Amino acid sequence: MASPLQRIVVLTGAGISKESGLDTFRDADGIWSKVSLEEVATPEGFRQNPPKVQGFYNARRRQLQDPSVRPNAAHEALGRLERAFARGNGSDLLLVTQNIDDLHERGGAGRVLHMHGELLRARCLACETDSSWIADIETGSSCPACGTAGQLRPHVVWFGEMPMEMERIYGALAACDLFVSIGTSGNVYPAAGFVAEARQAGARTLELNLEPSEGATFFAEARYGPASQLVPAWVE
Ligand code: BJW
Repeated sequence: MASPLQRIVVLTGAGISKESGLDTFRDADGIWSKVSLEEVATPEGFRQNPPKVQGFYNARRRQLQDPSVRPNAAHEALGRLERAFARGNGSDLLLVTQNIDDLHERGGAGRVLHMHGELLRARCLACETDSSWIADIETGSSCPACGTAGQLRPHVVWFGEMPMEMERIYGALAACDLFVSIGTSGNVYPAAGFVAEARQAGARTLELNLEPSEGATFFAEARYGPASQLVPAWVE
């Protein structure tokens, strides 16, 4: 098992959830091959057509809650790793995900930083409260906290918006011994720049992905294959 004596930052992307039945974004059959990124994943797209954007995320909420979508061996291995670190001193593994699904949590990880938000939450534009465990957001839905109608938006980070928890993530990258990137294409910043931050801090860098990512040359070590095989092999 990866040693609890190390300070590790793990970054995950859509590839870790592919074998659980959720599409990635940029693979040939990915989400961006079916819908326009500009229309559903930008603040401008939401302003122009709120029902379309709400419908896109409502469909993904329903898919995530389908009984066939379950954490796979990669999520479960990271859950075990996180619990092993928690039994040590509790502060030396930071699990950062770009994914808005809840498969890390369902796979046993207790403390996950969702830098691009969470699908099952909503944010009220009137009172800025986050609500948990939203099934669907209809265009006229009322905020459970302030009651204002029509002001709920998905709790996700669209292009041009600031990802969440950046201070904490950059702090951990500056102090880490090992940075591991799992199932991400390395196309989207700032996450794509984390490997350079970790290298600057003198950390070992490892890529676990189906194929070399955009940033593959930045990693000192790499293993290629499905996450459900690579991640348990790395963790154990
Ligand atoms: C497997 C597998 C298996 C398959 N096993 N692997 C020019 C230069 C630099 C930056 C910019 C630029 N122009 C614009 C920007 C900024 C922009 C950006 O990066 N654009 C690029 C497209 C160039 N970024 C932003 O706007 C971000 N905000 C920002 O930068 O704020 C300013 C700031 C400045 C300084 C510091 C901090 C902030 C916000 C980005 C928001 C991204 N949002 C989305 C949607 C979220 C909600 C939703 O889910 O709908 O996030 S887009 C989408 O891409 C989603 C993902 O989290 C993200 C990354 O995708 P990911 O996870 O890498 O998936 P894929 O599909 O790309 O890759 C999957 C990989 O898995 C592949 O490699 C497969 O091979 C592999 N795989 N099966 C293992 N079984």
